Amino acid sequence: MFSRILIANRGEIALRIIRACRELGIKSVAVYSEADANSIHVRLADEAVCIGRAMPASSYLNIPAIISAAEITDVEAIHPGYGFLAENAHFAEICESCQIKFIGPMPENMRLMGNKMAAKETMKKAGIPVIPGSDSVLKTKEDALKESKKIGYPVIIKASAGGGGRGIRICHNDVRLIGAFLTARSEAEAAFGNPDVYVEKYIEAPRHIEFQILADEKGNVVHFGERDCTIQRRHQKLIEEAPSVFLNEKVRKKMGEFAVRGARAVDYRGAGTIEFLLDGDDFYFMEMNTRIQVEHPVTEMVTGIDLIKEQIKAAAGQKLSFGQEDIKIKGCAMECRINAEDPEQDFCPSPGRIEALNIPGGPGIRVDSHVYAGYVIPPFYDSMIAKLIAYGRDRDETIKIMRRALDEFLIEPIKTTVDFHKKVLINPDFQKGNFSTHFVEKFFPQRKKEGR
Ligand code: MV4
Repeated sequence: MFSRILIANRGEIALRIIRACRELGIKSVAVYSEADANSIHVRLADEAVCIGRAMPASSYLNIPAIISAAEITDVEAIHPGYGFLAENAHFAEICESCQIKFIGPMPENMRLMGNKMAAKETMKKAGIPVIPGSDSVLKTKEDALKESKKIGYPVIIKASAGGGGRGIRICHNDVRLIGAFLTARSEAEAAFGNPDVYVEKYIEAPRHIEFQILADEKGNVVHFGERDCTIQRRHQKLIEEAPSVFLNEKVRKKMGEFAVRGARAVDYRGAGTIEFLLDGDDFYFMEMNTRIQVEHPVTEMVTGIDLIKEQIKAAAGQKLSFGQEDIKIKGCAMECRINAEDPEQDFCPSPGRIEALNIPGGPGIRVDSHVYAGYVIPPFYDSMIAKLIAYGRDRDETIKIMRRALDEFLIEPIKTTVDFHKKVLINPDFQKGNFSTHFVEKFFPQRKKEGR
């Protein structure tokens, strides 16, 4: 087992990894930017190294600075968390070349899953259902027209190097398609340095269901059930829950088997998530995320398994200490992402100093957060400041617990998404489980900014 791990991240996930290290008896090394000098992960880690200025490119994305910090503190492994360098194959290779274990998948896993067309082809070959669409990238507008006629409108154009909603276009006819194809290619080239796009049948009101998987280095792969991440705004997840109200046992079992099969098909290592689009009882592979995700606590609450500790143990070469038959889903967990954003102003960021703070607690509540009274939320990073997780015996009870916790959650004077979540949780369609990926835009239409 490692004796010392560097955490190449900040905020709540850095704190989360420090906690796992502490319980495993592993020393933790925090890295921080000048803007994070007063962050709690800096204080709670066993050691801390300033790696640069506030902007991510100068700090949390600064590979030479992070590797230097790893060398001077003599760590055996680096945990990247999520975001920043978590899915950067080049960084993973540099770690390995420096004899530092990257706590995550192999670079080839990341590269393959980062190429959405190649990922889809690999999953299709493994017998996993994929969304009907073109078998390869579209080189010309004639290709795009031909493939779209074959599929049938509406269709969706996606960037092969994209993902997470970046570089997608929905088209309902040939005229729209040609313009969208050309725009999508140029946007993909500009955003990802790769113009390749492909086309699929557009599923009009899907649910986003993802399966957590974990693979050790000895060929063992398990899944931990699903998370339903359908409540999203502009492809940013807002509420995640497990289990999903949309799955029956038969579909759940099939999806879990396909998730494990997908991980095996790419010889996966470590923690990962297989995303599916659910359309009634039909489901299709959408993407694979090659990192631990923000919403991992939802799975931890319904399985009782510490995924970060298991991830670290697997990276240290340990065999999984449990099999699929040992993983049982009990109760219902729900996570609300608390962002320093103003829902009344189109969710624009609301950084600044927290003067008054009350963190919820009591039965069935977990809060993963790095903020404290007096903390200044920097404007340089993601706006998520806390994850509020509620756990109950069933969904109705969990919603009641979550609503009680949101009423306790005071963060003043900055604007947050607390009140937005309160509105979602009292929405009858949400309570009945009657929602798709269009829920937020349908019930909370984008507000025009004042004076527009
Ligand atoms: C789709 C789709 C419908 N049909 N693909 C959005 C980001 C990336 N994960 C792929 N996404 C979608 N792909 C087909 N063929 C709808 C979405 C989608 C979506 C998916 C999951 C969760 C939220 C979403 C919000 C908008 C669109």
